[in-house]
Amino acid sequence: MEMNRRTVLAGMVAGSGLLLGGCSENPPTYGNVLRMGDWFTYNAQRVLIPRRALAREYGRGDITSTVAVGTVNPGNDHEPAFNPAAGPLWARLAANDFREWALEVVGAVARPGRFSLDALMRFKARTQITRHTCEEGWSAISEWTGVPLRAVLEHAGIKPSARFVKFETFDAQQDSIDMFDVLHPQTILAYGMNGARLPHGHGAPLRVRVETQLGYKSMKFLRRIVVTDHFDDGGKFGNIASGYSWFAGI
Ligand SMILES: Nc1nc2c(c(=O)[nH]1)N[C@H]1C(S)=C(S)[C@@H](COP(=O)(O)O)O[C@H]1N2
Ligand SMILES: [Mo]
Repeated sequence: MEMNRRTVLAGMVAGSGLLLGGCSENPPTYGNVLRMGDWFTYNAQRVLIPRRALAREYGRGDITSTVAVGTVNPGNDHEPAFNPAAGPLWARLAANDFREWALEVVGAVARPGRFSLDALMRFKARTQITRHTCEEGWSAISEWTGVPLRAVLEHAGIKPSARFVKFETFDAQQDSIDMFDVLHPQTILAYGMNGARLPHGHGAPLRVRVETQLGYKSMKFLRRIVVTDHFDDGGKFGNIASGYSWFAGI
């Protein structure tokens, strides 16, 4: 029996279970072009991307001073993105050096749970010196130390159907990235900066570094990570609602 190419491809896709059926929930911000990453589940990415292009890494001598911008103190109710539901809690946790803080990991994972700073520091650490590029036109080079997001999610048992990861913070900003960036080796949950603990203004106790995209994707003050199999950028807390592009690749 002969099958045309289309049928064969359709059969392969169906058989492999790599792609999700519906395409109604894709990020709306590419115009007509969809980024391949949006279509692929965790299962597909794991197979497809053994080699990834890395963002440039620098030497210690290249480190510059980095200003803290956006929210610098989630506990301050005068901050533009102050979140009354979480800001005061951040202030209490900060006062005790984040000993009672834990990152919640929920959604499409087999073992939802909480990771204390100590628990995150027990994972194999990655240190990288990279350039942060803000959409407002400045950039700065810093050293970041943390745990690859991939390692934490695999520890939590990320489900094969997972397609996006959403970051919830202690201020009124949320954001999400697709599996392409979730599994990128330089996408780390950073607790260290320039050889010291992550300073408050730069997102203590934990921020994500998304080195493949503009600085505003690197959410500071992480509280909760939600693994999803559908697109969710945080709605009214997300970038699209505030007029930014969801995808900001560099
Ligand atoms: N939670 C949270 N994350 C955030 C922001 C913010 O205001 N709140 N600002 C973003 C922007 S626009 C930039 S440029 C960087 C700034 O990081 P820095 O303060 O370490 O320079 O954080 C990003 N992450
Ligand atoms: Mo920014």
